[in-house]
This record gives sequence, structure tokens and C-alpha cells, in this order.
Amino acid sequence: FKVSRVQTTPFDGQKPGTSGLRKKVKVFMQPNYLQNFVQSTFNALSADKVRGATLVVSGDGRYFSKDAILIIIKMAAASGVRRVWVGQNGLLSTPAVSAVIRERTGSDGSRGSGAFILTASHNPGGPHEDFGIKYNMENGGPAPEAITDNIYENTKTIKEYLIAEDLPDVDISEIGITSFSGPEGQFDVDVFDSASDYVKLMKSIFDFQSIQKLLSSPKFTFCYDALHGVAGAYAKRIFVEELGAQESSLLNCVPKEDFGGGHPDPNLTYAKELVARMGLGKSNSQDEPPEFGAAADGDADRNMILGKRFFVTPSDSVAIIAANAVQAIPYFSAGLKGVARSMPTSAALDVVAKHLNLKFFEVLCSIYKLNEVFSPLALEHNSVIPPKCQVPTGWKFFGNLMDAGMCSVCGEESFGTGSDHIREKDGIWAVLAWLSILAYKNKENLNGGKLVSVEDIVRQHWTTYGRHYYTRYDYENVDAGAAKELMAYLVKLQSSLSEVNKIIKGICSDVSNVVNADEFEYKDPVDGSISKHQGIRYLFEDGSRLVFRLSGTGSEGATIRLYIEQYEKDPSKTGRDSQEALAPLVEVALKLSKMQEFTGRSAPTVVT
Ligand code: VG1
Ligand code: CO
Repeated sequence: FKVSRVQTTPFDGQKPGTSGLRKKVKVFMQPNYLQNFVQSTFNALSADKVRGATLVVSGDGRYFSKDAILIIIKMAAASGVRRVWVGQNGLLSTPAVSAVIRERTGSDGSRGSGAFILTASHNPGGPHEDFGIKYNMENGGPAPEAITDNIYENTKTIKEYLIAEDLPDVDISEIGITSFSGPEGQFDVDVFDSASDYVKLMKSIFDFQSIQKLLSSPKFTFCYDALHGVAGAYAKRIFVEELGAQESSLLNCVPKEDFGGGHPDPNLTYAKELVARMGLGKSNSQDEPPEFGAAADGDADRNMILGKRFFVTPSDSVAIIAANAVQAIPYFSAGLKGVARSMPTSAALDVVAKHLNLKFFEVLCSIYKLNEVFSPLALEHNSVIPPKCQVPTGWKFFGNLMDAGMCSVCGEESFGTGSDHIREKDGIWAVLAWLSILAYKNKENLNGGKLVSVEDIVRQHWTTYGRHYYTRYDYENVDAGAAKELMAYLVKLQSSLSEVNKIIKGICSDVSNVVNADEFEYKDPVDGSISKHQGIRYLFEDGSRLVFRLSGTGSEGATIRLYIEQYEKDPSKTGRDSQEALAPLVEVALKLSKMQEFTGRSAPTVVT
């Protein structure tokens, strides 16, 4: 093949967000739009990550993925990449990409050095919906801000890109290696099975035999909904073929380009079919719900965990996994190195870390304590709980902690849970973690005795550690200007806490005082980089908390996220309905922020 240099001009707005560049498909399909971003990425990487390198290119299979993969292959060839690895049919879940970079060795001994992941995650797909692309590094994790900033700068000045226009299209539905010869020598496209590396990794982490016993017990019933995302490609292999679950326990497990027209976001609003099956929906089916249900998002890095007629909040889920990991999951049998959560995630994980006296937790916390930016945290939760190991929203911040051996288990309130087995959150891993905990708790019960249910495990956890009542309100696609004004208003309000408390007392006398308010900033304890403006926080004396931030994953308008949390230690009060328990704080949050005034919305689009 030959290398062509194509003249181009910059596009506005190619700034990667929380997790890559996400736009409407029609934006991505404009001539040169994708090409500009890919070339800007190559130009932002060190030469050895491009010339002679092995690049993974795949995604969640959404509309436009196949075209995009063929374009990126041609551009990689032209820039001197040695080989491109593609999951069969262009499918690899986000966690599987991370696993492939870290674990796979090609037949010629090659190792992956980075990846383009083609996904807009939980956003809908199809010709009128969203597409996305992000670059992951050699450690298997998302590119850090230093790189994404550099990519963005390049997109603003780009003048040309390189492409091997005459390179024949490779059939990515066929497993095998196709070789070409170019000006710099050989170039290979290696199409491989999307699941096998990931399945192998999961088998090395969990005790598949004990999970299989649980799944084959007539007492235990199971259901998994991939929402037509890429998780389906793994669910059948793992849950049915490896673990013996029945095929009928899989819902929507055939990946589709448009996710069946749905919103592939695993929460109580969008995973309707699963929610109904689990006895939680409004139109409950007549059948007895399964004991356990779970769902994934489009690219299978998110998870929702449900018990029979019972919802597990993601913040509780990661805490419960951390509390039980050492006993229930062989990978962690030597202990946890540390845990971390994103800032808006509830402090349930912190309480577990304190109880377990995690080895690195205190180390990490003392780093935080040294840092002025974090001193207000000592006030959080009345200093009952030590300062938290919290990072800004988005998985890229966990990777450094993991690479430094400081973190084993981490999670986000946005249905993301994972561990240091890879550098992305991992939806199927979370399900296997829960199945492992259930198998462990029911070791003695499968042949006789009452099954310990998901709900039993969660309620027991609350009794031991207290409960963090938690909810998130999303206002999607509001006017971007109005959203900015609301945020600016909240920052301004923070300058006088006495004023804030006066307003709050006028709204509701039941809530405690705000003792601190700030904008969250993060100094990475490993590389010292600083991330500013990561969310506006109002911290209350009793440990309650309100957090406001703007989403960085939307493709249109602005999305305001409001996170509301309240800690209850008294075991006799941990069983309340969460929306009811949080009602006073919700009212305070909405009125304090003048939500309706600024956005014109009387209700959120999604409540989780
Ligand atoms: C959201 C979530 C964040 C998550 C990110 C990517 O970001 O809040 O926790 O890491 O999505 O998830 P934002 O900026 O919209 O709040 V995924 O599954 O879309 O890669
Ligand atoms: Co996702």
C-alpha cells in the first residue's frame, strides 16, 4: 500500500470528556472528522506507541463502528503501526480491551501497546444517536488528562492526516491474520476471538467451581440483561458455557448496532425489562422473580446489581464487595492493598476501609492529609471516618493508584465497579464478584437451610457499618448556558456559609448545618497532576452531603448531576425507604440551587 497525505482543517469541540470524545453519529460521519481525531491522537503519543506498535481497535459494536475500524486500520498502517488487533466483528467490551492490552500475546510474541475503544458507553446508538472514541494506554487504562489535553490541542491546529487509501478492507468477521506490505515493511491485521482472553482472566480471579454450584442449585435463580450491548458476547460464554446458567436467564444478549432502539444504561429507569422481571417495576410479572439479576451498559463496563424485589445502590455494592473480597474471591485472598472511590460516590466504602484497617488506606490518606486541598475533608462525617481516598469522576484517575499498588477495589456511584485486574471498570467482573459472595455466604445452605439473599447481605452490611442513604438526580440535555449559571451561582453562594445556613433553615428545619463547602480539586498522589473544578460540594455537620457537577459524557446540551447522601449509623433506622429518608435533603438541594428557576425543569430526567 501507499501512504497519502490528506489536507484537512480543524473541527471545533473535539475535546475528550470524562471518557473520550462522544458526539452524534452524524457529527462523526462528516468527512475528516474521525480522521482528524485519530491523527491528533497519534501526534499526541510518543513515537514508540505508533511506529512499530501493536494497536487494539474495537468497541461495543454500535452503528458506524465497522466503518470507523476500517478507517483507523488504514490510518494506523500509514503512520507506521506494525499491527492492529481487532476483536471478531469489531467487538470488544471496554474491560476486555483493557484485558487484551495487559494479557494477550500475539502468535508472533507481540504485545499490545494501546487501543482505540469505539463506544459512547451508555448513550443510545444508531444513525441518529451517539458514537464515541477514546484512547487507552499501555497499562490498559484511559489516557490521562495530560494526553487528552494534548490530543485536544492537536485537533485545533491539524492540517493533514496520513492514510493508506488503497489498503484493501479486511473482513473483520473472520478470525485470522492478514498481512500487507507497505513503504516501511509488513503490516498485519489480526482478527481474534473477542471473549477468550477475558474469559481466561476471569477464571484466574474467581472460583468458577463454587459459582457453578450456586448457579446449578435449584434454590438459586439468575438473570442477566446486556441491554443489546457488547456484554452479550461475554455473557453467553461465561454464564452459560462456563458456569452452567440456563440460556433463558440471558436477556437482550445479542449485540445490536442500535441496542434495539433502547438506552443501554443499566439503571432502574432504562433497564425496564430486567427491573420488571426482578419484581421491581410497576408492571410486575406474575412469576416469582429470580434471586439475582444484573445488567450492563453498551460497552459492558457498568453493572447494576439487583436482588429479588431489591435494588443495590452502586455505592453500597462496591463497599460490600470490598468487605467480602478477601474471603470470597481467590484473587484477593492475600488482602486488599487499598480501596478508592470517585468523589460523588457515597462514603460506604470508606467505612469498610476503616473497619478492615486496610494496609495502604492510611498511607494514602496521610498523603491526602498533607495536601491542603484535602484538609476540609477531615470535617466530613464529623471526623468519625478518616479522610477518603477519593478521585474525580472517571476511571482514568484510579489507574495511577492501581499502578502504584495502592488500590485493589474501587467504584463509582454511576454503576461502575472494578479492581486492579485491569484498568477499566468491569461490569461482568462485578457480577462474578457478587455471585462469589453469594456462593461464599451460602456454602452450607445449598443442600439444606434458607438461602442468604442479596437483600440479606445488604441489610446485614447496613447493620454492621451503618447505611449511606443515597440518590442521584440527573437533569439531561438542559440549556448549556443555564447549567453554567446554576453552577456559578452555587460557587458564589459558598463564600458565606452563614448565608447558606440561613437559606437552608428557611427551607427545612430538619437538616443539620453546612460546615464546609468547596469545589473539589484533586492532586494525584502518584504523579502530582492537579485536576480542578471536579464538582461543587456542600458538606453538612452530620455527614450529609450535596454534590453538583456537570456531566462530561453527554453529546448535546448539558447534563446537571445532583448527588445526595446521608449517613445513618443507628441500626434501627437503616431500613427506611431511601427517597423518603432523603426527602428533606432533596428539597434543600433543589431550592438552594434554584434548580427549577435556572433550568425550567420541575423534575429530573433520571433518578438513581
Ligand atoms: C459518567 C459517570 C462517571 C463515569 C463516566 C464514564 O460521567 O458519572 O462516573 O466514569 O460516565 O462511564 P459524567 O461526566 O457524565 O458524569 V461510561 O460507562 O460512559 O464509560
Ligand atoms: Co460504559
